[in-house]
Amino acid sequence: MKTALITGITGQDGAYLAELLLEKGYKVHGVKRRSSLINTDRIDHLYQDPHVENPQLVLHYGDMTDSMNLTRIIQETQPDEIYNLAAMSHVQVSFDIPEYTANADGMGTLRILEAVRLLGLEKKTKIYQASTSELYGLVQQVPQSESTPFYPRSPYAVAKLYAYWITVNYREAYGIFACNGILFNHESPLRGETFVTRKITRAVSKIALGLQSEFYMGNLDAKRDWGHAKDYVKAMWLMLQQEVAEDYVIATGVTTKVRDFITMSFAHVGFKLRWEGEGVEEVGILDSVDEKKYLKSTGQSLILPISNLLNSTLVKVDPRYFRPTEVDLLIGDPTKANTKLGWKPKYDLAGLVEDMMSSDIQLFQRESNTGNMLLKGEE
Ligand code: NDP
Ligand code: GDR
Repeated sequence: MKTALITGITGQDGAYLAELLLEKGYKVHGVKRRSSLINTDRIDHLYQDPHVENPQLVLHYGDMTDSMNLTRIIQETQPDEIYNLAAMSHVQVSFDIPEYTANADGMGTLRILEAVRLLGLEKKTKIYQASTSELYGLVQQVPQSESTPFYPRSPYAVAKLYAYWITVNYREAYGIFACNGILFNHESPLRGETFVTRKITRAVSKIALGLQSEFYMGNLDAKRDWGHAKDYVKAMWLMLQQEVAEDYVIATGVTTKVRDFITMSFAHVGFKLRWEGEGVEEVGILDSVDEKKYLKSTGQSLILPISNLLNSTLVKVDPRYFRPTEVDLLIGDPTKANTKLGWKPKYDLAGLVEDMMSSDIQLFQRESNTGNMLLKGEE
């Protein structure tokens, strides 16, 4: 039985990866942070009572900013594979907490690599580093591949640039099997609620169910190469099963504007939008509703508050969601991963939207039925 250690196991990717590795028969150790509220929602279905003999999943308290803690966990668990997914992963928030971001995302990676070296595990432990398409930043060339130059555009991306290069350096200097997966945006029903896709699918679902009437967005023209997290965690695992450690771009090769993701999400519930105005004045207005599609996606016939929304503004722009420096266009070239890893995604964008929208509609139907509607403001 192989042993894996996942940092960031409570996050979107950590949850899907833990599930995949458990299915493959791994013993999985996960690092979770102490928080005042329980933060294991995404992996609760995988939880095993620590009192059973030799549980397949074990959680350890830890933090990427605490090197002694990380070293001790690695020493205790002696992992065959480490997946370093933990990070302050929100690009816009990294402008507010740049020093912490550098510490957790940049130095945190060094702490893992250095622990493996100090413990003499260079020949045993393989390391996956969660690198990102944000490294490309300011567009130099498209599609972006393993050989495209980097130009990071946020404290997050700069911290991840350090993590990228320190991973390469420890591979070259000490022969550690360490890979960078340069993953383009990947989403899912488990995506954090403040990333753009999930913010959209949540808001659209609430509007469709008559629980909300409008929402605010930032830059509608940004283009992203969006895939499904379930497909992307398979690529992480594949990278560590190779003979030689290398870096790989993981992407779909298709790019889409934020505005079009909104349009597609509304289309799922039969809402047709028309876009009017420009820049911060741009608005998305409800043009018509396809009642059959609405019934199919929500399981209910058109309710009065929805019919009343015709010709009203559902989407507005708020400059507070604009970033000091933006990444305008990401489109990845996954040829190397396709050919060397045999990796091919199962989901396309339509499948992703479908999965996220159906999940959020069910979520809010359940919550409104139990009278447990979230009252907190949407970010
Ligand atoms: P999430 O934000 O969903 O998860 C991040 C995880 O890191 C959470 O488990 C979080 O814990 C944990 N974490 C944050 N800070 C610390 C810390 N100081 N110490 C320990 N744990 C910490 O991210 P994703 O799952 O989407 O992404 C996984 C990784 O991949 C990240 O490194 C991200 O930067 C990178 N990435 C993501 C892409 C994407 O599109 N999703 C694309 C490319 C790279 P908690 O639950 O307590 O907050
Ligand atoms: P990103 O993801 O910054 O690409 O980083 P995010 O979903 O936050 O933004 C994507 C694009 O949408 C634009 N945008 C908005 N974004 C948010 N969050 N909220 C809004 O209201 C909004 N309106 C427009 C953004 O400006 C941006 O252009 C994600 C993270 O998972 C990183 O950790 C990861 O490394 C990269 O993807 C690849």
